[in-house]
Amino acid sequence: MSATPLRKPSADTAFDVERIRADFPILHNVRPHGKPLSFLDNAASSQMPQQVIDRIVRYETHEHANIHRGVHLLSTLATEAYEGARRSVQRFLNAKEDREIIFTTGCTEGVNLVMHGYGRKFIGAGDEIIVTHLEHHSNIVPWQMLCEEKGAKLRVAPIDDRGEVIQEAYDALFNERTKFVAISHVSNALGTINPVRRMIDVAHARGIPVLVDGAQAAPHIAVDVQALDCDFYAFSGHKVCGPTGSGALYGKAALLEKMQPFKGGGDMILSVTFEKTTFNTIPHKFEAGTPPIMPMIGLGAALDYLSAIGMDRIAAHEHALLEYATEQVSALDGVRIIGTAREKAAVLSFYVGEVHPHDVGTLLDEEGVAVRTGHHCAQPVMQRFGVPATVRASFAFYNTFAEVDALVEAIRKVQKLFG
Ligand code: 7TS
Repeated sequence: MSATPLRKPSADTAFDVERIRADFPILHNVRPHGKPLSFLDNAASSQMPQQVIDRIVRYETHEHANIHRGVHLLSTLATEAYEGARRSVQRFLNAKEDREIIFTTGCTEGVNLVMHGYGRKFIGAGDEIIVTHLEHHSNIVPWQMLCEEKGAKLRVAPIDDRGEVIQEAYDALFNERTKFVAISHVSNALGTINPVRRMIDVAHARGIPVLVDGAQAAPHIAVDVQALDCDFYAFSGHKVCGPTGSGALYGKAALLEKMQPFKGGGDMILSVTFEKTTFNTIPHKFEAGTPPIMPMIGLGAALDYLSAIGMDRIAAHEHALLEYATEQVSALDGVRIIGTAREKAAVLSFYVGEVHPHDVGTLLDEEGVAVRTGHHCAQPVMQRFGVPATVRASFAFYNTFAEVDALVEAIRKVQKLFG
C-alpha cells in the first residue's frame, strides 16, 4: 500500500468546482447507503444541471407542440426552440452550416444512420471498412451487419499494450478496396484519445470518408469538426449533461446530400404520390416522424451550458483529476490499470488483485462510490487485455479530488476485505 500523501492539484480551486456542483441537484439529493455520493460513472451517462432541467420544464409548460408546418403560436415556439437547439449543436461542433446537424436519439443511431444512408448505398461486395480494436460495439456491429449484407470485409487496426492504436498498422490496412473508416475519438473502456486528425488525413489522402464516434470525446474535449475535417461525427446527448433520447450526427453537406434516407415517414419528404416520393432537403431528409423534441431542446441547453463553462477549462480540470486518480490508484498494491495511453481522457479502468470487478463495484457502491463494471460494450478491448471485465471510474467536470480520495479509500477497504 502506498504511503504517498494525497496531493491535490491546485486546479481544484481555480476551477471553482463547488460552484459548478451547486448546479447539479442530484449530486446533493442522493446519499447511497447514507454516504455522500461520488458519481464516477459519467462515461455511461452524465448528470443534468438545473439549467437544462429548467429549459425542459419551460418547454413543457410554455412551448409544447409538434414542430414544423404548424401555424399556431405554440408550434412556432416549439419549432424555434428545436431549430435553436440545432444551432447550439452547430456552434458546439463548429460545423459550417446548421443543415449539417442531424438530430438522433444518440451516438448509436448516428452510426446506424451513416451505415444505412451511406454504407448501404456506396459499399459493395469485396469492399473494406476499417475500424480500430478499441471501438464500442455500436461502432463495430452496424459495420459488421453491413459487411454481412454486402459481402464486404471489416479490417481492424490493432492496439498496443498501452491501448494506443498502432498507427503504422492502421496505415497499412489501406488499399484500393478500402471504402470507409469508422473510428472513435476517445475509447470508453480505456480513455485513449486517438490521433483522429492524423487518421483522417491518411484516409483522405485516398479519398476515403471517415466517421468519428465522438460519444466519449464530446463531453470532455473541444471538438471542431472543421479542424478535424471528419466527414461524420456522432455523439450522445445523455453523456454531455443532456437528456437520454437526444444526440446528433454531423455530416458534411455534400455527403449528406448524396446519401439515402435512413427512415421513411412524415417530415422527410417534399411530396408523396403512390408513384413517387421526393425527399426533403437536409437535415430533414434524415428526421422522419415526430422527433424527440423535448430531449433535443434539452441537448441544446446542455451544450450551451458546457460552452459557457468552456470546454478547454473542463478538459484541464478533468485532466488534473485523471492524473491524480491514476497516481493514487496505481500506487495501491495489486491494482492493475488497463489503458495507459499517453493521451487519455476521463477514464480510469482497472483490476483489483484477483477480485472480480462486479464484486469491487458492489463494495464501492456501499461506500457511495458509483463506478461501472463489466466489458463496457467493448468486448474486443477486454479480449485484447485478457480480462473479462474492468472496474471503470469515469470523470466529469463536476467531480472533485475528494471524490477520487473516496474511490481510493473504498478500494483499500475492498483489498482489506479480500485480504
Ligand atoms: N460510442 C462510444 C465510444 C460509447 O462510449 C458509447 C456508449 C456509444 C458509442 C453508444 O452511445 P449510446 O448513447 O448510443 O448508447 N458508452 C457507454 C459506456 O461506456 N457505458 O455505458 C454506455
